[in-house]
Amino acid sequence: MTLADRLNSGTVSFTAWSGIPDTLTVESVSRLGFEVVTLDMQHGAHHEDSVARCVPAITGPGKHPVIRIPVGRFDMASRALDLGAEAVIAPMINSVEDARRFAAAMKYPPVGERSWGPTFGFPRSSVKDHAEWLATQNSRTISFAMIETRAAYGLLDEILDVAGIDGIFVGPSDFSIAWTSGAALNPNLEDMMGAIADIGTRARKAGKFAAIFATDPKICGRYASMGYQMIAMGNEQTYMRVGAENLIAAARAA
Ligand code: 3PY
Ligand code: MG
Repeated sequence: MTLADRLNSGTVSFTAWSGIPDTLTVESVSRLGFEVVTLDMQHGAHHEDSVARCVPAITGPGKHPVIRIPVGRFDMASRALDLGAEAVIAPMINSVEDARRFAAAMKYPPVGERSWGPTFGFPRSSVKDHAEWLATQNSRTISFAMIETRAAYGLLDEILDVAGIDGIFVGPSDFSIAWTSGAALNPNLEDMMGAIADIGTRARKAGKFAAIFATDPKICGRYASMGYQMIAMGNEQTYMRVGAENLIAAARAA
């Protein structure tokens, strides 16, 4: 099942978030209950070498690998796909030009300008030959444009309209900073929930995927009802902290 098939299945998928550039750590995270694992090159410590090594640590346990690239590094979007990522999340897509450049790097012609070189993703895949890879990559891979500023929200329909942009990914932390003109960091700010619902609804109406980061698991049902199909939660530190807290609490209560 491709990630696109999974997101279309009607059941919300959860993605783990990895910021520690270590193969065994990523493999361990891949064995947790998430359907997807995202390697974060924007705020996490992942880099070109670590993502090359960590994608197989995700596909090994049968999970879908996703990479968030640094701001504006659209060259890295193509490289992420060549390495076998099924989706790429591009932060701070704040103009139609940003969206076009991202889509161009993500899709082979005639949609975009992705350059040929499926060095590692292809031999590890179930795709039988290069012709099939060329014919199916554009539909098997997902480009998520991050909507996390007022400028991006204002251009939402135009960004959704760009050929080769398959979906949006809302960053509620940055969105809250933009929403309050820098006065607050509050990814669960009630005042912006209408806008977050509007983004999810409009993306789905346009036939595109909708994804978001949740900082509180209690908000996930609400995001699902807004149309969001993939929700990111926590990172390695969260998984260690929550696990350790539960373990210690259970031990102290015994
Ligand atoms: C944000 O909330 O701004 C994000 O980028 C989530 O990763
Ligand atoms: Mg952000």
